[in-house]
Amino acid sequence: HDVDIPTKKATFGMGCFWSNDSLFGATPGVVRTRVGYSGGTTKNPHYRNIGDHTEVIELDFDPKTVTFEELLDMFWANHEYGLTTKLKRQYQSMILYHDEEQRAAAEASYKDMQARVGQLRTEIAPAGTFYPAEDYHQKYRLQGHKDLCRSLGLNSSRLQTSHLAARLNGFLVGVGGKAQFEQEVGKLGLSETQADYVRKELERNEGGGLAC
Ligand code: MHO
Repeated sequence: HDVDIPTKKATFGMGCFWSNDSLFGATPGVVRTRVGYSGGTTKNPHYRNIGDHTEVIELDFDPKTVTFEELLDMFWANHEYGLTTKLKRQYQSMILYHDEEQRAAAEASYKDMQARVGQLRTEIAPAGTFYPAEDYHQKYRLQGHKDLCRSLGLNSSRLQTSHLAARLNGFLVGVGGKAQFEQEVGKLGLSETQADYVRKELERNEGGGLAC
């Protein structure tokens, strides 16, 4: 089950990318997600050799359902290691914009945020090359549920492209909550057993499943 509608891209650095992947994965309007390295200049970064790059999340979103401004609100509200502390470049707070509109919105929201919390460390820059992270980092929380992945055919080739994988990677750790899950479950194409499994995990983790 995949979703084929026109989307736009957004790219954010918010700390450890595992939790950002889950957070955005179950956000209404976010169609697909992938994690990777960007924002630097060194060629072909890897997790163990990241160079001057940063852990980022790349989203394909449907602008009719969620606006870039709403995604920015989530960006500011959900930094794994905070907005004002100096961090190593791997966890740099970063907005990588894809067009002029995104640049203007990012800069406006930066000013608002700065007026509220003081000196920010966030970097705003044009999106350059995005290097997808190793398969084992994609949908990291979902991949902890091997049998579920296997039974749904969510193998590594689908982890960066599947809408279902993005959704489950969020729901399994409680993102979206029970109400949103029940609203969407009919469209996800899960069996009753699979749906019950996700429901139980969601209930177990609601409110606390996001930490890296
Ligand atoms: N605390 C985690 C962060 C991983 S994240 C993908 C670890 O050290 O494994 O940077």
